Amino acid sequence: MKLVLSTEAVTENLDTRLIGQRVLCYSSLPSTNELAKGEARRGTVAGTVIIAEEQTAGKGRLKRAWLSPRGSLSLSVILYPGLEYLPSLIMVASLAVARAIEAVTGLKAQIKWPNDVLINGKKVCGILVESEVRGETVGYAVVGIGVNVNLRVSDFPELSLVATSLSQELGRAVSRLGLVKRLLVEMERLYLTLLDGGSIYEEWRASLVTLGKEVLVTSGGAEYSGIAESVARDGSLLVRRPDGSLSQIVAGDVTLRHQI
Ligand code: BT5
Repeated sequence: MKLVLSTEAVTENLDTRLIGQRVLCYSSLPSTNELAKGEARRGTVAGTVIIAEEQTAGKGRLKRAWLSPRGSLSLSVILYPGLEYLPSLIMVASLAVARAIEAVTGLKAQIKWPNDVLINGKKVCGILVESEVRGETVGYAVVGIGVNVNLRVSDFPELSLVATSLSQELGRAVSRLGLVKRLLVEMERLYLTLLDGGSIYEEWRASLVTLGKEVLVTSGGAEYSGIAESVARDGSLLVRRPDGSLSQIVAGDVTLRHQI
């Protein structure tokens, strides 16, 4: 199953009206998010999707690197949401990935707050939302998603303890085309639910593996621990500290470590 993804294949019979109406596929890019931001600044159509077979400088949060060799799925979706929807994009993306993985592979996927999708406690997907906001106006939002689909994690020693891939969990290769199409359909369903005034919070909350767990939060160089008690509707995490106080932590600039 070494087929490369093409615009024609991804858009053929794609059951969406917004996300994936324009799809650009590349053999190799430094980062799909970087290209997407350039496209977004030029005002490309909402729902445009950038896909790369491999990234040579894939980005995680806080300037961390994201490994995306051939066999993985790296894509970015360009959106122009209202400011009120911006915090929900991480929910849209993580839920869409979890649902798509479950639908295509039958594996159970869980979300680790704020931006990881796990299978059997190991990271199979990372999400990076980047946006440009001026005052009350969102210039653009780029939702970057990286999924380990067909790769042997043991080939990457720095990842082998923390990461997994769909092929590794299943013991066989997975159709990246099937996965990406389902992912775009799920993203659209969730995004349009938001725009129509509906809520995806309950569905997202129910998929979180983090709640009730002891967590160690790193935020701006400071570290503190507590129990992840709840999540607020804006996506922030509520941590009960040992002294009984409750801290509200906004996603984005924090790292979360916990045992699962
Ligand atoms: C993330 O950051 O998890 C966000 C990753 C987003 C990647 C997508 S791919 C398409 C788009 N274009 C980009 O350039 N980026 C986005 P963070 O939570 O900071 O996690 C980064 C950490 O995950 C690294 O420090 C490694 O420990 C680990 N990591 C790196 N590559 C990995 C992989 N392939 N699988 C699992 N873990 C990985």
